[in-house]
Amino acid sequence: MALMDILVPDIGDFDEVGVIELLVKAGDTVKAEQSLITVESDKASMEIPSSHAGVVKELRVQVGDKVKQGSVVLVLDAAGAAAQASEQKTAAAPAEQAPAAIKTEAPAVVVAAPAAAMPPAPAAAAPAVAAPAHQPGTPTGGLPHASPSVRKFARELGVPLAEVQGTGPKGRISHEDVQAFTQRVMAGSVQTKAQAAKAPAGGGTGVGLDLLPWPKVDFTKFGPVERKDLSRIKKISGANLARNWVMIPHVTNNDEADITELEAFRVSTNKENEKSGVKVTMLAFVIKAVVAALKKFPEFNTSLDGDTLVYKQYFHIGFAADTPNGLVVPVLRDADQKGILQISAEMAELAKKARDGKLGAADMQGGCFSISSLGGIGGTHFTPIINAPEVAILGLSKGQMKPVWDGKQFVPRLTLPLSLSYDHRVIDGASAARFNAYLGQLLADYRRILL
Ligand code: CAO
Repeated sequence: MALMDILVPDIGDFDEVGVIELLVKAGDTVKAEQSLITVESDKASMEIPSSHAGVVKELRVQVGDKVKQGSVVLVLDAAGAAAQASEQKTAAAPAEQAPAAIKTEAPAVVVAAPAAAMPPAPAAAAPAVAAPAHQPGTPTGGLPHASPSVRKFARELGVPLAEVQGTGPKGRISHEDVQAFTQRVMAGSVQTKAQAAKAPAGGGTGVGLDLLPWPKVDFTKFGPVERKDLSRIKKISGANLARNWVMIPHVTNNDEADITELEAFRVSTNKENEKSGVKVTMLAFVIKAVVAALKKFPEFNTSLDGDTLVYKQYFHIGFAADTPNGLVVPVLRDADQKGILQISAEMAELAKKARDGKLGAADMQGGCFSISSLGGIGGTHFTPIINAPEVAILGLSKGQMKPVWDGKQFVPRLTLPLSLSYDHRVIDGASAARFNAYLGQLLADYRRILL
């Protein structure tokens, strides 16, 4: 019999963390690397694994205790399980213990969502694929609050955690909550969103999309074809686009801004700043004007969290950038605190990073409002798809010279098409028309931003 203390290993930046779950009890046989307890800080929950195989003799912690690196989790009889046992050869020195598997509550990467044909930003890191920032069923507010083992349990049962009501502290979802949800689904007293979406429109609840299956066609019957897999970015963005399109009631308000004077100012600014290497495009002016419009119409800078609207007091603006592998949406942070030249320089830097596939997770997180500019390419108007959990997105098309009636005659004016898609659950049509008209006024006379 070789009794040993199993200790909390290095848990990174966390000083003290609370025990929220005991995953074993006295008498249990555990394998090396098996999770023993779940601990939680403000930002993350993590499971503490066993460094050795053996039989649990005594648990030294309880739910609610605070632990830190070196705290004794339990006493293990390592010899007691020798037969099943460990392929581990190491001793139980804390320094040699396996590190805790840290699983942050928020996914590593926020897939900055998609717009009409404007997909979300994927990241180089693999978790981006598996973990979109906002799962269907959690239109806002991030991932549900649950420990890794509860998540695993829910995954095994196919339970959508986002739809489970947590009864623990701060709404944390427990094993019992998942079980209770499963029982209610089995009893038919509750329906998951996926079930609701599949339910025939004509029957029972009357909800559900009742969609036909996707057409399966042998195209080779009609002519030669070539098959190519979608890029990783397109696979991610496709799922996000589809969700946003079906879950958000979109309306697009189209307007036009007279940018004749602003364009002249832009051209002269670029001449003056030729040597600086920073080129100012119309998009930088639009970003700044959008910030002013967001300040005037704060409901455009919100996200829905159930029946609550979360008003953001920061101004991070996402912009769609075209890359060889598809569209990504880097986020320009604190646009309210930056001038046009700085915005232009940062935008160019982010766009370059996007094209080189070097955008990190942080470059794509936290957007309040997105802009999708096709102005350099062409088009008159289009319908951008809202980048959930944002509630509006602005599409810019190509500025064109147009004859405009000034009350006496037609005069040539450079006009910029503005297509504002908004979530009609949050924003009324009249507000959207006002927002777009105000934006047009700012662009027509940029001095108004100072007012
Ligand atoms: N009208 C007319 N011309 C415009 C314009 C507009 N609205 N917006 C930009 N232009 C011009 C620019 O002035 C520039 O002209 P010059 O080369 O003569 O100086 C040219 O178009 C190219 O601009 P740009 O693309 O380099 O710069 P930008 O700031 O306008 O855009 C970026 C930056 C990163 C948004 C852009 O490069 C890009 O990737 N756009 C594509 C976005 C996209 O595909 N969106 C689709 C989303 S919907 O699914």
